Amino acid sequence: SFLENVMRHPVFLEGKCDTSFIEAHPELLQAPQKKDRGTKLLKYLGDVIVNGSAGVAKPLRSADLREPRVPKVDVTRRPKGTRDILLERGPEGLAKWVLAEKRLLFTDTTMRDAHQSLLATRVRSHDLIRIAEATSVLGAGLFSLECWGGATFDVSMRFLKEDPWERLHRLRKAVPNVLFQMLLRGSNAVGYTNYPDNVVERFVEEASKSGVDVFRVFDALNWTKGMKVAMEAVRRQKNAVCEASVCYTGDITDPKRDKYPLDYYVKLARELERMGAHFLAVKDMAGLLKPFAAAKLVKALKESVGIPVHLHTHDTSGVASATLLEATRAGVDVVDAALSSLSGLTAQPNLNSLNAVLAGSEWDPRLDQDGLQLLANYWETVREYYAPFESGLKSGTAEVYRHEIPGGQYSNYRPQVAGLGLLDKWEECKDMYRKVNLLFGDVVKVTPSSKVVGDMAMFLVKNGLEPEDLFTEKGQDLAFPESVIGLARGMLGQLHGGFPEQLRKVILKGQEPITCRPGELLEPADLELERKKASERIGGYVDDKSLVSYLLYPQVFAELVRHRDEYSDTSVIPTPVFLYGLEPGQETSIEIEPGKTLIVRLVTIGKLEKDGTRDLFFELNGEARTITVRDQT
Ligand code: 3PY
Ligand code: ZN
Repeated sequence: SFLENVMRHPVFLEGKCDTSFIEAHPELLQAPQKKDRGTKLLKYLGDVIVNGSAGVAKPLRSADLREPRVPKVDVTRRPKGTRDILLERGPEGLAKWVLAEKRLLFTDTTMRDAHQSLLATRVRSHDLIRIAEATSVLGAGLFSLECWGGATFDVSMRFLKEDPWERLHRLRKAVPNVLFQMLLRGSNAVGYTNYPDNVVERFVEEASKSGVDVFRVFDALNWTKGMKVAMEAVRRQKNAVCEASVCYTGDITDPKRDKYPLDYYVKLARELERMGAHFLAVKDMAGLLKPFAAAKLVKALKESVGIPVHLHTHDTSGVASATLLEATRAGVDVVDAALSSLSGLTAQPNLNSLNAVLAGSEWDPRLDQDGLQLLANYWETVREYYAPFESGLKSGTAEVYRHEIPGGQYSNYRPQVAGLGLLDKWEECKDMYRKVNLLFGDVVKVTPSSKVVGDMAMFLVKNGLEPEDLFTEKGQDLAFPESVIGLARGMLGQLHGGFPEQLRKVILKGQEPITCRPGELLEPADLELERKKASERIGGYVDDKSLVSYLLYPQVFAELVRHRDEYSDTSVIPTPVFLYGLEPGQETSIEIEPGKTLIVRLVTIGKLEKDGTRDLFFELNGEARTITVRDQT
């Protein structure tokens, strides 16, 4: 078409003409697709019906899953929230307001860490967006909603085939009053590797423009030098809150584990405050912070810094609510919790119960107890859709104090172990995780350093090796995982206490490690050149947000575009049908845009033909349609 020709023109691709009109009207770019969206969606459904969806080993029947109940709310009476305070008073004003609040403030992690930790990050935008408006009213008293970043960026594109920017944009439209929070992995942005500084900066800029208010920044080794670029980028955005994290590991109440004593965290916190943090986060990604340790730590931090202290933990042990309560008594300002139906185990403690328990106390959070219940009811139904992604953990376990696997990694580590055919050695894999941590000298384990420990543990179990074997001739010719070599080379930054020298020699085999910031070795990305490359690759215009997706995940982004070309935007399909297809005779409605709905009925599935295909007979808005699908089962 004419538009496609314009979009392929070199002047256009190089951004040498004013494209703001097109950027402001994304529907122009979708126009050629729209006509056959129905057919493309049927093609997707046909494929799921015949071949199942990738990574779903034991599929459910969508016909057996219930519709969730979305609470009705009156948005004209939406209460003002913390975002209104930020917009009126700026980040420093917000911090002052928090310090002056006597009540305990909560971040609700349901939309990010809770499902990252319980359901392998698989919750789709469809399910998040549907409950967003109700959350803005019933959860109006929350400090923030953690709803973006961490693993969600990657997983939404890679597995859910949806655009993370669109998720953020649509959530923001539905929730104007409560702060949005994201998790940012410092120089690793929302990836697993160091990116050039200007890529991290562009990412932060776009995220802030798209609606993120609070940026929780951390470094996987607590190496503050690795956080500087991201923290400064956040501080440069208008009304963006820079929340810098100290990641908690070890046990400050155990004198035998003296590598990370109380003093280590106090020094780090002071440094982050000096570097410009508006808030301090204590990020206890594995749930190792025991209740009495929390009391001690929070007290010391409150005495040492003047910014609000925000505590994040995981309930893997089953004792994390006690940790939050002790922290509350010690004066913590904000804590993280999740709606009851997505709380506990490797996720955050139970928000509904904590609100009930603290009601009437001097820290009364004054959240809407009945409203939180309605939200939790919604999530209870939606959680059922994702049953195949549950981690299998049924109860809290004290074992976490031994293996120290982060909550967000636990639900991933198991399928990875299974993928290598090692599930019968699951116990060994957990214990090897512990041994590898010690082999590396007892390190901070959080994405991506936690992934390195996991990779090495699986590598050793797979090869039938113990850590001490590495120092015999068995260690000489091993090809170590890429991530392990990276850590030993200093490509994730510098370890507290350094990387063990003897092990470094075994892994690097003569290669020299670096001591500078990895970002200093990376050339800044040539953004316009990259935009041109991306445009050529996908055969269309790449806007600023898509450019960032491409810079972070070139392959995954290109694959997402390919998926959309073939099937159109499948994020509009309700989750049960998206994951499990339809049964003959079953009907579903798909709202492809506001006010425009397709009614799809699967009539019957044809027999397997000689050429390996099947015909699927549908009705689309009452009209007969046949789709031919290759049977790959
Ligand atoms: C992430 O980086 O995704 C995490 O959740 C780390 O705890
Ligand atoms: Zn977490």
